[in-house]
Amino acid sequence: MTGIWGILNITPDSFSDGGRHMDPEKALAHAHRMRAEGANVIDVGGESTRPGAARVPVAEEQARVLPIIAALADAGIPVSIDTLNSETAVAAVHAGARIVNDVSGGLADERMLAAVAPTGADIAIGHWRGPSSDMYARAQYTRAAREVAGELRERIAAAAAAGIAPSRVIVDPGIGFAKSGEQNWEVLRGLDEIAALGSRVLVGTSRKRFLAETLDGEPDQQRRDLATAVTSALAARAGAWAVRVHDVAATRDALAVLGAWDGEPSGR
Ligand code: PMM
Repeated sequence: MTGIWGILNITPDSFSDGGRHMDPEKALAHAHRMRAEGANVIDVGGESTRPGAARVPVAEEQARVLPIIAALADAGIPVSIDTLNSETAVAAVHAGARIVNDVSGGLADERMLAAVAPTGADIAIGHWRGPSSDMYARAQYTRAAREVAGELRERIAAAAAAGIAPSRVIVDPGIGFAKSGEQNWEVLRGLDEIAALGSRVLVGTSRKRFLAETLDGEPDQQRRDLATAVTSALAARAGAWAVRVHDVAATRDALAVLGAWDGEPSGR
């Protein structure tokens, strides 16, 4: 069954939930709510990756995420750390995170892979072609899914060379990162090419702009969450091992419907 990563952005500026979880008590309450709704992993981030976002000083990033990670880990909740920074990744693992989630796949910080290797943590490697400030200039593909798969294969090899066995790697096509709206759909349509790499596949479509562009008008959050639940179920059908979402309950329900369709025993 496809897993659910619940998103906990502790940032003042993430595009859909910025500012909401800056208060540690509220952040923890939200994480526990997502866990109760069915999240297998809470993905904690302290720096926004939205297009044009400014980088956050490492000390500030760590001050935001480490206490939350420690509290969640103490409560026995599996945590991943969403960071581009190797020092934050290692500190987060020491605080209890089990997975490092690097949307740049080790490209933003050249020390990332070597730093994660000795920790024993798993690593989610995202498809990335450059910082969000200018990533759309790099959105050029002839066969998007194939090229994304090829570039992820190179990152799996780089991880292996740094001492991270492929069994510890999760790959992510990086929806919205250096991809236009239609290119995101091309990648999702070709998700089997990414699954064919043989690694676990994580897919993050939640509330992203390409979904809003697909819907009429200016969809509010509820409509984006419904669209996210549908794409998450379709990603699960196409072989995703986990999906990364803001609205855990909606995606849990969509995955339950998919499971029933496929004849899996229900959770009731
Ligand atoms: N997207 C965002 C942040 N982190 N991590 C992974 N593995 N995959 C993603 O697609 C991804 C990510 C940007 O979205 P947010 O601002 O809603 O967190």
